[in-house]
Amino acid sequence: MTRIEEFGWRGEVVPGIGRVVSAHGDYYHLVCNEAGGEILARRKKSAFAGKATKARLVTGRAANVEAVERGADEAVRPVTGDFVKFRYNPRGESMITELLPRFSHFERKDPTARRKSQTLAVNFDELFVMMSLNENFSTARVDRYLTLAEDRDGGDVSVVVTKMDLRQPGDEDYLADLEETVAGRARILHISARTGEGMDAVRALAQPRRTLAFIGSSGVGKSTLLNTLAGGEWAAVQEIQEWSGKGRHTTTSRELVMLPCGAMVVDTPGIREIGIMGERDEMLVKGESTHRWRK
Ligand SMILES: Nc1nc2c(ncn2[C@@H]2O[C@H](COP(=O)(O)OP(=O)(O)OP(=O)(O)O)[C@@H](O)[C@H]2O)c(=O)[nH]1
Ligand SMILES: [Mg+2]
Repeated sequence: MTRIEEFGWRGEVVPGIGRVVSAHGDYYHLVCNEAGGEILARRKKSAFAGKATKARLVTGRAANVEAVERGADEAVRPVTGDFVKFRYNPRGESMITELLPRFSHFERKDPTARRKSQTLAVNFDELFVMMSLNENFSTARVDRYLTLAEDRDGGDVSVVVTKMDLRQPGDEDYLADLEETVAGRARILHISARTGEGMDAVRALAQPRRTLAFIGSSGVGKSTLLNTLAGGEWAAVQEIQEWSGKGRHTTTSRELVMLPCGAMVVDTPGIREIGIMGERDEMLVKGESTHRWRK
């Protein structure tokens, strides 16, 4: 099997196919069959410009041009997890020339007036909607996510309740309520990185060549789960005091990580109610701190 297939490519294997493992402005870190298996490639702007212009003409309201451009741009711009075509240049800059069709896609529509939609995950086999068993717990929020997920393309959804070790008397009622809301719409997993509870169920979903995408509020334990699956320190996590939330390292960019078991995880920055924290060009909340480290 070639490297790009190990990274989840299911189409015909031809030269110049890459998968985005991380994005840095117009530069993308790709895994591929060329160049020893990875490459830094630049997005060829002209190859994407036509589509953005078309989207703008369709909508055509001058006041909304910027929002439409941003929305259109994101729809055609590669993000972590995307498969792309690139032109390999062994002597210089390799160029991404095409975004390949996504086999699954999860987005939120219109989180602010500034952009049409926000792409949260692409090309996943399994979307983990994560929430912790503490003050973060909200059945209503999960319900909103599942409603959004109902018009997603492809991929399965699991609702993952984290930090089960923090369970307190009375939590049964919250968990039963969640169960009722989720029944028939998604799978529910209950896990704890502390005790290992539920990890077998997670591992069963982490089969070779499958991609798991983690989404959920900041601090629910996405990076911790990634580290547990990876069997080491991949993503930075810092111990926080549960009661204050202080001293936490928060993930600031999306990254696709290959696990030793052959599955992949896309760890994402925590989602705020109205935006994603951290990622520079993903900042949606006016005036929100851009600091990577919270003190
Ligand atoms: N008690 C308990 N704490 C956990 C568990 N999993 C993670 N934590 C703690 O929760 C805090 C936040 O974990 P992270 O993994 O950084 O959370 P995250 O979802 O990646 O957060 P962002 O990157 O900000 O989106 C850390 O202090 C972890 O040690 C768990 O199962 N039980
Ligand atoms: Mg994180």
